[in-house]
Amino acid sequence: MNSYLDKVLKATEENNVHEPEFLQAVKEVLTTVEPVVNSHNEEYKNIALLERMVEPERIISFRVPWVNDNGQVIVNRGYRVQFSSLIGPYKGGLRFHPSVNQSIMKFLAFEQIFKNALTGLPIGGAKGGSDFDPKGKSDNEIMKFCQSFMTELYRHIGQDVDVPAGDIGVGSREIGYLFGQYKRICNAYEGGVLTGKDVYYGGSLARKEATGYGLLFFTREMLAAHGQNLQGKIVTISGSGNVAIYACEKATVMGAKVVAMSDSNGCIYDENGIDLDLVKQIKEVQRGRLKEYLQKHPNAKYLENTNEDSPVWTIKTDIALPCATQNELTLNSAKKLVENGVLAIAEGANMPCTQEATDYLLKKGVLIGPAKAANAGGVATSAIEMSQNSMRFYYTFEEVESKLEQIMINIFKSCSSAADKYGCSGNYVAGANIAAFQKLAKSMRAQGIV
Ligand code: NDP
Ligand code: 2IT
Repeated sequence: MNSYLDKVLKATEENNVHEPEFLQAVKEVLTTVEPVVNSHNEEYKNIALLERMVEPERIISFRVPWVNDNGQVIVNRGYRVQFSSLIGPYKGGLRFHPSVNQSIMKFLAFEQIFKNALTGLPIGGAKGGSDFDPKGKSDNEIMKFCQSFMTELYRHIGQDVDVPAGDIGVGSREIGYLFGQYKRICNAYEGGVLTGKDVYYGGSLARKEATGYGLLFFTREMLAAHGQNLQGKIVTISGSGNVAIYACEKATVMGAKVVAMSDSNGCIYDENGIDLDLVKQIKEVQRGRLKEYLQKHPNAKYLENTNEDSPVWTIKTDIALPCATQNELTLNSAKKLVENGVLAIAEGANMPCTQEATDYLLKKGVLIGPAKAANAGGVATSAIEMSQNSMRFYYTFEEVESKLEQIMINIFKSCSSAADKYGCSGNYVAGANIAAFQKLAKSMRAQGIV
């Protein structure tokens, strides 16, 4: 390996020993951009370009005290990692999940920089969240938590500073409570300070659908480049949240048949095709568990999770769409998918394939749509929401969707041509990293030592 790259990688490992997810994300990027580094070695070294690329501009961590419905005081930990403002205000979602820690926040913020660069829109990279667990909490408790979270976060964000949005456990309900508290504290209607708002007070049409729809636009482009299409294909999806639901919707519109979805307890397999209206009712309205699907469709199968290899990847499929969480698709799962003849995998979630799984799938010639590219439709539409807020104007659903489609087509082209140029045609994991890295490296050079 290039000695400068190797040195930075080793130092990053030493400086972040207890952050395995962050190191996994950094390693993947640094190893795949080696050909670019080789051709600019001295120049990058002189300005410590890689060292600056892997060090967040700022990490904020704070106490979030709130009172539950029983009058008990609970203390959670909040985070915002403002990783890079190279190409725009910090931008990225908020995750509320008990697994949240600094390593997960940093890996997500790091990946966000590259993803946002790929969109071609002026947005930097950030991520935030809390180890708060929204499961089983009342509406009132969710509101109390969001208000306390924002009472600290407000001082660090702003529509030209840092613009949070949703992620796991944060949807339009949470964004609404966060927005209300921000407005109350700042005494200003800063519409663009958060994205993913409901459409009747400044949200963008098609933002809710954008990540899932974008994932399918990307998948369609990737398949087309290899003489394939979605018509009649079998699709399996992990997760049953925002990304998974709208991926399922668009895959079906494009002529594929989605036969499985999951949540953190297990997966449903319905060989007649998933009844998405029912999934939406269970997850979006009742906030229930996916197992409830069986009450209406007793012939569907339910496979419970027993270990880290999710049963959803044991089902025979043409296209697998991991849309739940990081490292959910293991090497064992990858082997099973290959055994069953999988053609393509497109990552709706962030870093859902373990590094071993990715390496194996690429070796076996499976097409991979990497998260930074394939799920960028969500944040791209967030940027479109920001521009509508600045203009004090709305686009129609069709206008937003067609902009999203064009952005996803462009992202695929960038990944594909970067891969071609650097001798790894068809490896979109490397292509995405290279295309984004080049843009960021140029911006870093242009802006001096900051
Ligand atoms: P949601 O909270 O709406 O849904 C998350 C889904 O994933 C749920 O079905 C959940 O199951 C499952 N899940 C979450 N954590 C785990 C876990 N540790 N193990 C197994 N299953 C899990 O989140 P989103 O749909 O918004 O996000 C899903 C993924 O997509 C995340 O990786 C996120 O970072 C990524 N993403 C989201 C974007 C967005 O716009 N929302 C944009 C780009 C990427 P359960 O209900 O049982 O917890
Ligand atoms: O991972 C992601 O890209 C998101 N959660 C969406 C971020 C955003 O700002 O819309």
